[in-house]
Amino acid sequence: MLTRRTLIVSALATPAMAQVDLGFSDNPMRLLTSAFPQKGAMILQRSSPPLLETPIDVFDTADFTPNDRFFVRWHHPFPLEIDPAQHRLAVTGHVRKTLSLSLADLARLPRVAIAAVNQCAGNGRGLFNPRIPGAQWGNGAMGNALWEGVRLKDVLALAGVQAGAAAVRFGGLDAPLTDSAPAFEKSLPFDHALSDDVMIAWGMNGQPLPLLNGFPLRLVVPGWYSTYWIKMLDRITVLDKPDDGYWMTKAYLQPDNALADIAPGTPPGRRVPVTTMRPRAIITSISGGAKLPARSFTPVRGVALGGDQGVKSVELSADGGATWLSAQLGPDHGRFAFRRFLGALALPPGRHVILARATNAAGETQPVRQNWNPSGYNRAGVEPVPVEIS
Ligand SMILES: Nc1nc2c(c(=O)[nH]1)N[C@H]1C(S)=C(S)[C@@H](COP(=O)(O)O)O[C@H]1N2
Ligand SMILES: [Mo]
Repeated sequence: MLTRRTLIVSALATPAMAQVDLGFSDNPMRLLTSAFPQKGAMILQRSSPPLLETPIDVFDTADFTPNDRFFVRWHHPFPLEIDPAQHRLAVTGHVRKTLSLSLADLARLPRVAIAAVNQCAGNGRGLFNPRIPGAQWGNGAMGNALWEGVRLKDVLALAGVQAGAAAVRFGGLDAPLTDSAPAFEKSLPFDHALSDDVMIAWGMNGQPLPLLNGFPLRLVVPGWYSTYWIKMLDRITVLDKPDDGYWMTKAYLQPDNALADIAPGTPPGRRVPVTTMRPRAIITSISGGAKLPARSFTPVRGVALGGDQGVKSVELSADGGATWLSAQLGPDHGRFAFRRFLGALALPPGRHVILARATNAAGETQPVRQNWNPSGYNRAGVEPVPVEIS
């Protein structure tokens, strides 16, 4: 006889699903899923609203992260169908003329394309020690794409910003489950909103944005963490004072120092919004704990980002950072893009820990010691990769 219990047991026993080991100090296994629209195999962190992480080996094979493997992060439910012909972008607030722009209106402005890394402020949060609550990302909450669209400043010029503008706030079609929760809205200081780099994008790697990455329009803020890169963008509000909303004043705050670094257990002190990214290098060809055959040189490949500056160099070490060897850099797609690297280390049989560190054009180098803060933002230290050569 089939009891309820046997049903549950058999459901658990079948079928085996692929899992990924993200290397957290506990509960490191995650399922791989291909169940989401326009997405291939992704690491499932949460199904609704979705958090989907890119497996690190995806970064090992291309400078640009394919759209169907690009990570996904939503705070709130969002529409699953959007008619681009009906979509409007409202520009309101401290402007001379309120606008309601169609995609065709936007397409009449000068077009720009920028290669830029989109990285969640909490990328790598699951790897912190002591552990930190929140989305348990490995290092795959990032990706590099060619973003195509128009400059935000050209759209603001159409509306005519009035004197005394302080900030520009952005919102999208997603909405919280309850009316009392604040919509996910983020702002840029007015001077940064006018920067040449900040874009309203409809294209990603030559294709329309995937729905889960913000179809039909998203903000792109090169060099800044992706919390500002509002998806399904439908409103822009020019403010005459700083944004006092929840998502700017209560969330996405970091200790007020460049590395967002405090000793665990100590008070965070003054906190400021997360903004620019830090240089990072991530090894993509070798996963932690790998057993590799002995050879005269072990190749080490990876991707680096410079933060809001270009990548100047990537160096490798197998002696805890006492000595460093330069890696070769791959093609330069501009200062906001991934820069792939390839180096080689002479590793005799035995256990080793491989380190890769990036330095950006401003001369900022990744620290070997990992930074820490209670929100798990701005992870910036070197990621050690233990290997065994035999
Ligand atoms: N409308 C909207 N835009 C959003 C978010 C959101 O919840 N809603 N999350 C932000 C955060 S925190 C991240 S990390 C990025 C993720 O971008 P992606 O899903 O295209 O990778 O979207 C940003 N833009
Ligand atoms: Mo994020």
